[in-house]
Amino acid sequence: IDSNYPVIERVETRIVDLPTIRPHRLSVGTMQSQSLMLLQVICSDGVTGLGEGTTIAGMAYGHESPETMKQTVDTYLAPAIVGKDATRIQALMTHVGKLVKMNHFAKSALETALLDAHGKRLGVPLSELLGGRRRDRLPVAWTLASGNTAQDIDEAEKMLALRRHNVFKLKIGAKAIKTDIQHVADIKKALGDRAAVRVDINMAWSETQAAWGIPALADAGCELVEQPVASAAALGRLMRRFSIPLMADEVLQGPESAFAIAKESGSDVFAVKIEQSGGLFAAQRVAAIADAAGIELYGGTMLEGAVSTIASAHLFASFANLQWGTELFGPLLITEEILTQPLEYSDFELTVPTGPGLGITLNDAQVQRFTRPGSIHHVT
Ligand code: MUC
Ligand code: MG
Repeated sequence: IDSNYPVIERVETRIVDLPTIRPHRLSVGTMQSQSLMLLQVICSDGVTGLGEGTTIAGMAYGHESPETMKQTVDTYLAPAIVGKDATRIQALMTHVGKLVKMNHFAKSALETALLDAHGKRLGVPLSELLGGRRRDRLPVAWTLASGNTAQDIDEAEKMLALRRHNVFKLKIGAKAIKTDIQHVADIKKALGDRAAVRVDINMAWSETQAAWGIPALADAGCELVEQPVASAAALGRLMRRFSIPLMADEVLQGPESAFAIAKESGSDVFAVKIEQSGGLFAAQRVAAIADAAGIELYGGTMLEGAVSTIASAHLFASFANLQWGTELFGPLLITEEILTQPLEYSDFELTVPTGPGLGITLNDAQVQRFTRPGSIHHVT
């Protein structure tokens, strides 16, 4: 290739299947292990970049799975960018956006890899490419989702003793409402003022169930209720009826939906996720809409591995507002270390790496060990 700018020479994808510390139970399904779609871009200047596409419990949470993300990259996204200028990331993403509708998770993985490569090329961390870092450490909540109240309390106590987390999100909505409220009340009672308790219902309730459950959650000492119902309109009505803050997650599918929610129905808080938004730049626009509308911000996760977790961390480190902290604990749910140097979680926070690009390096032997047989694919 003869050009005066670096071009994308090759895109490599694979699926990595990793064991988790325990089953993770949500209202939509149970995650028994975690599968990452890892993507690498290799550029003509010798620079490489890493990206990750991950979801929860196969296709139970979102529209994409690791397998569909890989297929989307292999068949459509990678062939559309190979041979093109690796430094024009926003233009590349607009280009692939015309060729491929939706598929936000796959696009996020690709954009992350392009940004990682460009950060390395320029010698700056991703947070600088995204407008400039405002904080070096991010508060990190932990999700209690074993399905058992006593086990959850035990787990929370361990996290408090380790000073790893003091904000807990409880996954409810799979059981009867009264059972769930009792579960939240018991956990809050055991932890008291030592910890904050929040819940995520993952859309499981109807509006009338939510109208009964939300004030009961507030009475139980819960401080934030995430996506109790599926509909954005119902979420807006509930927000007006009850004073406890409500947070939008699944209804946020990128800037257009964020704008519609901010304008029409409303939400007290947005959980911003890079994958659900369609990439880091799209997530940045979601945050800008929230700021302009007076909606507060939270850094969400798709229970991602280290690559997408750190991509998210760089973005959240650049946010003007991050009133509710983050839940970037995904790598801690996985039993295996896939980086040469583990991420630093301490004193209830995660340190945002300072090296160029994402600032992390994969442990190749570990990645190889857990790569799904036959899943490696190259587009040149
Ligand atoms: C979600 O719905 O927010 C985030 C934390 C967790 O345990 O699950 C996710 C997804
Ligand atoms: Mg959620």
